[in-house]
Amino acid sequence: MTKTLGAVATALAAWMTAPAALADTIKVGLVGEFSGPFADYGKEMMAGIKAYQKIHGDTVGGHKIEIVTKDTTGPSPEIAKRVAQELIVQDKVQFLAGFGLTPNAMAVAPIATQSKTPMVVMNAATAAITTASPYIVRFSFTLPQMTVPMATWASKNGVKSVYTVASDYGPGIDAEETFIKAFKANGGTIVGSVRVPLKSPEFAPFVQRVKDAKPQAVFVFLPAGEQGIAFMKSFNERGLAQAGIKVIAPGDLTDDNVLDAMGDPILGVITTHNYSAAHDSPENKAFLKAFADANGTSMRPNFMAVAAYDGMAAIYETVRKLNGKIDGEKAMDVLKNFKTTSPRGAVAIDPATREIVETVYVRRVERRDGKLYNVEFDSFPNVKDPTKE
Ligand code: VNL
Repeated sequence: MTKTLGAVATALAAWMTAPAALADTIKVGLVGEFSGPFADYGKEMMAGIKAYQKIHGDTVGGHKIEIVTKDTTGPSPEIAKRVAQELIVQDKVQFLAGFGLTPNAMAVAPIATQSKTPMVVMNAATAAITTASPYIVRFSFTLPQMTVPMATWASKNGVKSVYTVASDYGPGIDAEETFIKAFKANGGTIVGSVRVPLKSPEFAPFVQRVKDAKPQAVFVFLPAGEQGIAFMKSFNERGLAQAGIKVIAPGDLTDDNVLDAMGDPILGVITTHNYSAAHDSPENKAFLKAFADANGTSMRPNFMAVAAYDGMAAIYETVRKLNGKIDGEKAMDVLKNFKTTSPRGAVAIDPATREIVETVYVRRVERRDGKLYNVEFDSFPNVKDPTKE
């Protein structure tokens, strides 16, 4: 009897002290937009993850890293919430990741908190997102973080009057309010502002209003992708460039994924952002190569792909440091202190805010070897999210 109990105790002790030997698969639940008008967001994030795994493999410290994807189909908080719940309860993922659009990230924040699951945001950029759960860490940027440098650059370069156009939801409102405040503080004048709907906006009437107000420049935030193409088409058709109106914007407008399709009207447009496929560094060269090897050459990586690549690097580091035993609190300690030399340059998570600190580049759209690129020509190093300073 005693002997049997002793044997059980010994076996139990051995089991409890042998975590590494029990190494198994770590699952990452990728909540993204994989269909509908924002389908490129999920595609870019997944492609960035594949580029990471192309270089670093799909195991770390003996643990296989498995990506389980779920489609939100667009800005759909209800679907985002349901799929996040499924990932946690049924798939038993240890990390949540992805989140192209703000409404989806916001809807999942309470689930990350309740389940103590680290939530690695790879795009959604409304400043308030990280305040919605202590389990959120963001690898992209915030709109205020990209916008203050734009206002500074414009003011220093002779722009005195601006009309703002912004998508009427979280990131657009952040961009609009931040630009107006910073630009006015520098002595600039706002001659008008308009918000356009997130879903299926019709740009022609808004563009006409901008033209009639005769600003020196129009400041634009639209979610990356197709909307920028449609906006520039109206801008061109209504002759705003001929009327002498310049375009300035956070780099969502000149998203690398669609830039080449925007054609000549986008040439010369100035944006501020954290990543350009034309960024000149050894890390970006290696990234571009891995991206093409993993995904083919028909697609160019954009800022979402890079945030996903860096987010995966942080997940790998967490799995390695915790030997695959992913406890929410301990995982957050690793994620909050993550630093790397990213394809975009040096980045570090600010442990106090769980926001990324990064260089904001000033870029101009130019043609190189027949293709359009955001060519960096100035920069603001170590920029934090200004709403949390
Ligand atoms: C969002 C959407 C943010 C599109 C973006 O920039 C963007 C968002 C990161 O919903 O937060 O291009």
